[in-house]
Amino acid sequence: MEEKDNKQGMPIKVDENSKNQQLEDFRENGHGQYMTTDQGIRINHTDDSLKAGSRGPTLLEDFHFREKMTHFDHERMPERAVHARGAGAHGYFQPYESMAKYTKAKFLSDPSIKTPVFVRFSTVVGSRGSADTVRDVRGFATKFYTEEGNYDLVGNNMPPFFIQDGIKFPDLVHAIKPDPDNEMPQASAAHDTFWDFASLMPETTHMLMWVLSDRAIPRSFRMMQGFGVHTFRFINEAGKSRFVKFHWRPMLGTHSMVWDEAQKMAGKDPDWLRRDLWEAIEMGEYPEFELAVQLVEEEDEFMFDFDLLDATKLIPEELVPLTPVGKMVLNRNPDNFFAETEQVAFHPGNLVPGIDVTNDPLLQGRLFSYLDTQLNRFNSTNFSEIPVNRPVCPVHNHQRDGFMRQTINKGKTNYWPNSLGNGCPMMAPEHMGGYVHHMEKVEGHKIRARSESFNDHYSQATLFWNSLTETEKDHLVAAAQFELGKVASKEVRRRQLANFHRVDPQFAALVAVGIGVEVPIGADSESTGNYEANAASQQMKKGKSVKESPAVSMEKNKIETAKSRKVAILIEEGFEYNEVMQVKEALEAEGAHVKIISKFLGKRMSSTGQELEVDSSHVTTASIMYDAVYIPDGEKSIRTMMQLGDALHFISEAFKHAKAIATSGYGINLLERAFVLGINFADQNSGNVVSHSGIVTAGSDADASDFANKFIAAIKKHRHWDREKSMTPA
Ligand code: HDD
Repeated sequence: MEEKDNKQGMPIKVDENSKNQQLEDFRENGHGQYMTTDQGIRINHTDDSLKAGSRGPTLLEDFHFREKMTHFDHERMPERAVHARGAGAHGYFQPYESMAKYTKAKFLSDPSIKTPVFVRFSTVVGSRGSADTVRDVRGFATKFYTEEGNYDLVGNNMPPFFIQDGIKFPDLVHAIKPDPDNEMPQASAAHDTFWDFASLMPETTHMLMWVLSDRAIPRSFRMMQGFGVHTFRFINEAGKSRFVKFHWRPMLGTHSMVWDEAQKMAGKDPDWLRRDLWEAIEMGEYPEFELAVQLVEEEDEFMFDFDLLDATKLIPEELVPLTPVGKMVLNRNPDNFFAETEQVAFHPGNLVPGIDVTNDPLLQGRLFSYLDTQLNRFNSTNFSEIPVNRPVCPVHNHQRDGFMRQTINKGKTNYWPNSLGNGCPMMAPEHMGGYVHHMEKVEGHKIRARSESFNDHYSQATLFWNSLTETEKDHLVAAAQFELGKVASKEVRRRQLANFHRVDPQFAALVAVGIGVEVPIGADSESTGNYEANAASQQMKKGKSVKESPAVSMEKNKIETAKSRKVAILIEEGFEYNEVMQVKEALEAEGAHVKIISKFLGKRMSSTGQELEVDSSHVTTASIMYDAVYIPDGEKSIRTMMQLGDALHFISEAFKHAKAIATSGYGINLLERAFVLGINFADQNSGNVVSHSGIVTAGSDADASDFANKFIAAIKKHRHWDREKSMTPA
């Protein structure tokens, strides 16, 4: 392709379409074409190998057979060591206004620039074929194809991390991955080795609280936050540095599933999250995320009671509020999963001028690991030439050759300095965009130790616990009981309880009830590791802190919308057509999607003779795939469902998962049959609409729009957790 160049030092123009245009040169489409070998020779028969007689052996000279088979035999590359399962999307990022005051990064300095991006969302622990909805951290990695080169923000959907130093990463991953002897369990932390490690490493405690919370089972990749985790640096044109933490905030709000639902989904639709992302983009409902930053002046480095370099800590938003930066829109699905989503290679060290790293020892470890791991995955240093990884700006250097080299470098000079090549490619001074590392003063002894300022492993875990609603706490306790309930070793269970006790004694006591061991006596004492005391750690002991951070609670920050929510409409022969149409229209006007569910596929006839096409039969779907359920009136239809185990299960399961359910008239009988208990219903023959705990019922004379509006209001709440309390046996 013809490369845009900036030979005269002119900045190249990057716009929203730059990456797509670049990829176009690599796209292939066989439509209307003859099939060929890799060498371009047309093939006239690909169903039989070349043989010595039709019953004889295959001949070595069959170049087509050998090429086809060899290519197939080599189709796989090693999956990622972590984050093996993911889903990607293209889009763009646009700043709201110039951030030039804080950073000289060009893509953040001009609100008219739309920078192309590729995002890959992922689970961490499972292998490539594992389920999407397992309890796990989600990766949220963004590659910005800027005019100054690729910038990668390789984050997660939780703000802290498990460990403080990159050197512990192999241990962490070994412990959480399936056991080495029998390769079980898949994509789950709920086994002895992980909790053995975690309980011996108190620095994991804060992150564990997040992983045990509903954050670890997101409803959608479109409904989760993203965090850069580490403290990075912004550097402006004048060379002034500030500390920065990155946040992504989903425009649809942050929402999760319930554990029972997530587990069932792993069987019913292991592709739930990637399907959701794919379908939303195909429908034109582009996922949107706001980028925001927390900025800390250099002189305030030690103003908190934790160390900014400690990746197991977050900066409470109550201490440093978020500054919105811009919006990312994901508007295009990849053409080819392998070529794009599998081959995309991220690296926290892919930085552009204006953004720099800090001495966070976890980040420092990552700066080594990501490039190294790509060499294992790609078996070549030339992975950056792969279409999805190529920058949209020119690349010129003296790196040469290696497996699968694509670039044809012209000329004789592949070294620096040179005079024969006119000293080209040239060095770029800083004012011409040359990357200059922030000149931080560093001195110290060569020492294998951690700073004492990394010593407090519990305060922020307690902060997280204190900031949750009662429901969120209930879910967290249940998750801890599940995870530790799967641990065979009582000693490990006990040791973890001791860590939880240091977070909050009541929390530990609640978990203990479910796991058959008691909180060990003396759990208050805490050992400190091999820490190095320094002036910074002394200062931090007097630093600012908060006891509660409402910002970390999903429930306290819920965005109430029915947009893109999926509503199941259960019908059989004899349903009320007009009512369905009115409710459907009202739901769609709010941006919700409705699907008609019935025993079998085909058409169902209403009580007034109109037909509706069924979208899914009960055997192919389940209530866990919808955010709400609506059962229209129609005596015949309802009577059929009262005999239909699948329909009854659909409703009672949605009830159990605290979802909005609506019905009218005769349908109220069905709710009772489906064990929707402890709820006030409307009088069947009245004109009333009653909304109680997310169950919306209407008498047969009720106003359909009143009914629809109350149902929509119930859907907007996402879940009705008060129901969980009323369903819990005393
Ligand atoms: Fe990592 C992949 C995020 C710590 C080593 N990591 C990977 C991906 C994400 C993260 C989102 C998937 C990228 C993709 O979609 O291709 N990792 C994080 C975050 C961390 C973190 C937010 C803590 C703040 N990671 C971390 C450490 C190390 C690694 C401490 C090693 C020292 N991570 C890797 C890796 C992976 C990776 C082994 C596997 C595949 C890859 O890099 O490209 O190098």
